Amino acid sequence: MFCFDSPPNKYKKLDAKLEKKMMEVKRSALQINNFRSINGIIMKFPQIKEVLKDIRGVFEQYDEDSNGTIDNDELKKCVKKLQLHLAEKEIDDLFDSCDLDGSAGIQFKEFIVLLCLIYLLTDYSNSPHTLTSKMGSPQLEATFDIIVEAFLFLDKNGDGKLNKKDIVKSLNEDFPWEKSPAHVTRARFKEMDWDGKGNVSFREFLFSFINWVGVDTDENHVTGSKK
Ligand SMILES: [Ca+2]
Ligand SMILES: [Ca+2]
Ligand SMILES: [Ca+2]
Repeated sequence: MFCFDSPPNKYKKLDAKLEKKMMEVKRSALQINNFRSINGIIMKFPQIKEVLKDIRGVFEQYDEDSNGTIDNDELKKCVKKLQLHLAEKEIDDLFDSCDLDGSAGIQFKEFIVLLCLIYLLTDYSNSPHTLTSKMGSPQLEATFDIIVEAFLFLDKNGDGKLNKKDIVKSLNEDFPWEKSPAHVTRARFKEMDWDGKGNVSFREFLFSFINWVGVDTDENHVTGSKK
């Protein structure tokens, strides 16, 4: 029953799609690009945090057995309810790709990653939501757009992924008079580079970004307890 043919880089296809998407956004006139420095991004953290916190309710709604994790079946129901047109295989891929912390299933922070990837990668042209907003929450979409902008700010060479040079360059723009210490840059980058391949995909960036913003972690949250 076990499948041993999965290649070491099972995220390759999804990450390649994301790379393309990032370059597409960068080229498009839609990009506002209001970030001039990393500090500008950090200033947005409180605002982003507020919006992402609200996802908790959605997460709990789909975590039917309230065990703090969305399993594959629960995700399929969630996709159905959101009226997303995804093939079973695509859902499985998303599920695997968003399980970044290695604990089986999708926890809250991974769920945020998942929603953002759905937002970016789904073709909504056949969706009934098109007239209102893609995800039913303009606020959430605006927040995802900000995160994309932050990524594009960091992606200095515009190839849709982050490497060390991109990060060094971005950090040094903030402190041109005092080059940021190499070890700080290295640490920040290593934090993001989950698979250790030297390139950070948008997916990996997103997960780290959520940590930096400081959205409540699953550990602090007592599932189902209302007292
Ligand atoms: Ca569950
Ligand atoms: Ca997980
Ligand atoms: Ca790059």
